[in-house]
Amino acid sequence: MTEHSSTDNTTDELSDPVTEYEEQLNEVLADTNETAAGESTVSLELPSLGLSRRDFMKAGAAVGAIGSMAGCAGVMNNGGSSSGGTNQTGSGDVPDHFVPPGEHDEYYGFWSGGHSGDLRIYGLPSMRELTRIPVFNPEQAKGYGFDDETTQLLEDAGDFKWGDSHHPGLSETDGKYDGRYLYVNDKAHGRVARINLKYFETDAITNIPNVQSVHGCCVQSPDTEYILANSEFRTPLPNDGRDLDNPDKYVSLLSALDPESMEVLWQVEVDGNLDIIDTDKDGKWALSSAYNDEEGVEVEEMTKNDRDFVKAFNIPAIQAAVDAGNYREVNGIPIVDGTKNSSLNQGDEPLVRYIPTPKSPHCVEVTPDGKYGMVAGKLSPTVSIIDIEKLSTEPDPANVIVGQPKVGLGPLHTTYDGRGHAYTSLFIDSQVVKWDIETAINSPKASEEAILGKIDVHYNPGHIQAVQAMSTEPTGDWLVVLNKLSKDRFLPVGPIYPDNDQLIYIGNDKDDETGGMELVSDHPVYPEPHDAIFASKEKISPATTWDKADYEGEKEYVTESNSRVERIDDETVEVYTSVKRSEYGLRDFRVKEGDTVKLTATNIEGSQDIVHGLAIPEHNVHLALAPQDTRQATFTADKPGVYWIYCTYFCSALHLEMRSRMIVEPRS
Ligand code: K7E
Ligand code: CUA
Repeated sequence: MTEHSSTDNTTDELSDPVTEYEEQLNEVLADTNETAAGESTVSLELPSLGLSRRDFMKAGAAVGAIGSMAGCAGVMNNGGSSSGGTNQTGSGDVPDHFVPPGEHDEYYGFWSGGHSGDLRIYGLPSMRELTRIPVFNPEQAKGYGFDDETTQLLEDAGDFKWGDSHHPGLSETDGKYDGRYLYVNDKAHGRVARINLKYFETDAITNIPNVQSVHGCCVQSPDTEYILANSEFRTPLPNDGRDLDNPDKYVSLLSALDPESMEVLWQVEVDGNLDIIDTDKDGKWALSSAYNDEEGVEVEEMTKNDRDFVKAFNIPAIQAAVDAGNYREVNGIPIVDGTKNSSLNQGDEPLVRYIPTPKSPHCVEVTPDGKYGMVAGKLSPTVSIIDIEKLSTEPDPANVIVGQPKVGLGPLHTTYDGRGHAYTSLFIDSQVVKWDIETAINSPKASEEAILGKIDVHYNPGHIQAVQAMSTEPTGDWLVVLNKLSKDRFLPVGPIYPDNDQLIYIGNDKDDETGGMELVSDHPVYPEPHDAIFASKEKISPATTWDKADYEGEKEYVTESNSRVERIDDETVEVYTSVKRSEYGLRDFRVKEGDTVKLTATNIEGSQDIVHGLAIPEHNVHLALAPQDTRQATFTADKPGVYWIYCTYFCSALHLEMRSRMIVEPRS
């Protein structure tokens, strides 16, 4: 079926999507201004930009503001479209997403936490939050940033107190999730972290030299040879005070990390900037979207041109250039020149190909079969389809784009069901559009022929992910859309609202207005997840207790009988204690005022879920000890007195009595 977008029904293949889009945005803005008059929450702040409304639209910077206003005023959705509001209660053949007490979910979901810096683990389809993994954020419940090891981890990674996690990627073997690691970027500080899925905890963070902000981040398919990270913000190279007022000397870099050592192997300099990244399934091409080929530093400059360029990185060719020594070194990192005029870019195997797209696109996501990369237009109502095979064979970069369906307003992200359909989030329309990939390729550019249906979401969706869609094994039953705004969907909780993640069933292909998509449930989420990735429960097998062989030689496993105090010198004491229900191996220990105390504690329990805490008031010590785990904390005992050590995890009937004393004697 053909479904028209909400504000424009033209399908003229010769029309310029960008110009058309500006007109649509203008209409929307005019409407919204009228409808929203008097709404104190709506502000475009045009005066501060010094632009007329028309200029503002031309500058293309209005997406966020318009999107927000649209939801407030309710003017955006379904102007004349048939897709509004119905078909949201299920039609009987949607499997129950309710998971009864005692039963398990089908899928693990890994959510990036955005500027909370963490990772959240949900079960699908219940959408119950199972746990959180602190990553870039010191976090007390799990003692992350409160024991020596994780404090050191955070310090070595720059000692920042927060991070902005955006794009989680699961490690792959042969294109399939192998359940070993998850990698995620920190947009705020140009870092990439690794989460060890045996213990569901962060085990490495790399602070990437020469870059300020990493936005796009992905695992290279099919065998996790590299972790690829895009620096979004162009900066002087190195950013040490030089070239402050020479923006044309600022650069954007692709960084490649070794997935095991987490070391930065090399970087590639490009023209323009780099945003989101995904790879093909053969280990050759990595595609990066970009929105600032103007290399501007202000919004008007960044959005001046009608075109930006997706950068397609030929990874084996880049590695060969590095191996051949064709690089310069900055801060110890080999940097290969991938700019347009670079001599390395002229031959038969250019390092970087520049593919023109409508201006300021958002994301790029590769289909599970590895054939196409979809570049969502953001400021263009289209998705550009890149034929990945043609990247190797087609000399004219423009011919690499084999389709450009018009999907709706504000397309940001695309996902797949493995049955030939794509699902794109429409930020401004507050909808998800389902479309047919082959039909889009076989129909004229800017046509709506490929659209199979649209469904309203609430509100202003960003990422959208279907189960296992980032691997070669999409299962095509559930889809989650991560909406930026929730507005009226939940009980009000003050002016900072939760986001709203919505679960949509996509297992039915139907010839109806939604193409068979059914909205199943709403879930409030703490700000602000950006992306998620889902793996079948069979693919992930975490440990239930620690394997002490994993820290043998680094930390002592402290038993009850070797719990002890060792004075190292006049100012240093080592304290070793076992921990079990309902006692610490040391009922008390004595140190002297001003001593540096190095405490080592082992939870000697062998049973699953018997976690103990070790908290020392007034000393910033909190250890969370899983069964068989050992943690250490080093601190100064600087005030004489008695300090009650207690357990924070409610572990037994004698949990409250599970205590010890640190006695700090005055130094006379
Ligand atoms: Cu679209 Cu950081 Cu993935 Cu957010 S980015 S939405
Ligand atoms: Cu141990 Cu509570």
